[in-house]
Amino acid sequence: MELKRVAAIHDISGFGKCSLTVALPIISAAGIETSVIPTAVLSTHTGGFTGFTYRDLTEDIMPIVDHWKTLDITFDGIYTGFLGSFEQVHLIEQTIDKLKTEKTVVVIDPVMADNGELYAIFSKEFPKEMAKLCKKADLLIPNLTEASLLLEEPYMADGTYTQTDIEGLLKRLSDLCQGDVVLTGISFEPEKLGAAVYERKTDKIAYAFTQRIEGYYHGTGDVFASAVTSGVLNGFTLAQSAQIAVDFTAAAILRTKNAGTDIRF
Ligand code: PXL
Repeated sequence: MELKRVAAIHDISGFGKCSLTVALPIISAAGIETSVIPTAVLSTHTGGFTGFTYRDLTEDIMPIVDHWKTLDITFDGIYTGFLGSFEQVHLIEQTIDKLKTEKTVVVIDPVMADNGELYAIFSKEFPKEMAKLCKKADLLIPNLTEASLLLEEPYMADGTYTQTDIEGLLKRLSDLCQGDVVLTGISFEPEKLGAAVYERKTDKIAYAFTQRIEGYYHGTGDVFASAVTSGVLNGFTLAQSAQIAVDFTAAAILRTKNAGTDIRF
């Protein structure tokens, strides 16, 4: 059986679980060969830590891509997440153009915001650039905050939106990328949390929910998107992949909570 191969393009944060320290083990454990382009090396992720180191690897991105091009390798998936600058966003647009073939599924998680707030390290102009990159996605995986920034619409917090609102958002996001969408952080009743799914070619909407676990756990977006990517490349439908990812992410959060681990870790 042919093995699937993904190029995962994220930073590597040495301590804490997010970006490449999540994508590499999860996608690999799903039986998919995972190649990485590290966009930066940090001592920790930026969520809740101060004094972290940040080694920018922007200059290495294109030489890595160009070397790969000489190897005659192709990718079933390209999966991008946290990108630290406008320049990196532009370089990843070019990377997708260079590495994508007919079979490649481009998965973009426009990591930049949560809970109604743009992450402090990004300028107000960043979402516009990210929206340009998102046009290249076959599968877009934003949270609600990122969705509102990409569409330049007001953020809707939990309890302020209806199913109709969410389905409108899904379709406008799909129009932006001309692809499929999995929108995270969806809740229509307080004790349930999950994702809304839109498959463009069938015009079908689906939902995947689990029991809400209280607390904000860093890196869960990357755990979720890595699991969705794994599901889709292993031949599950988008709705099945979203449910697998919701259940897997909730199980990981529960394990962390039960262990009493610091939520930043
Ligand atoms: O989980 C997204 C992420 C990835 N990489 C870095 C981050 C964050 C979120 O804060 O700080 C460096």
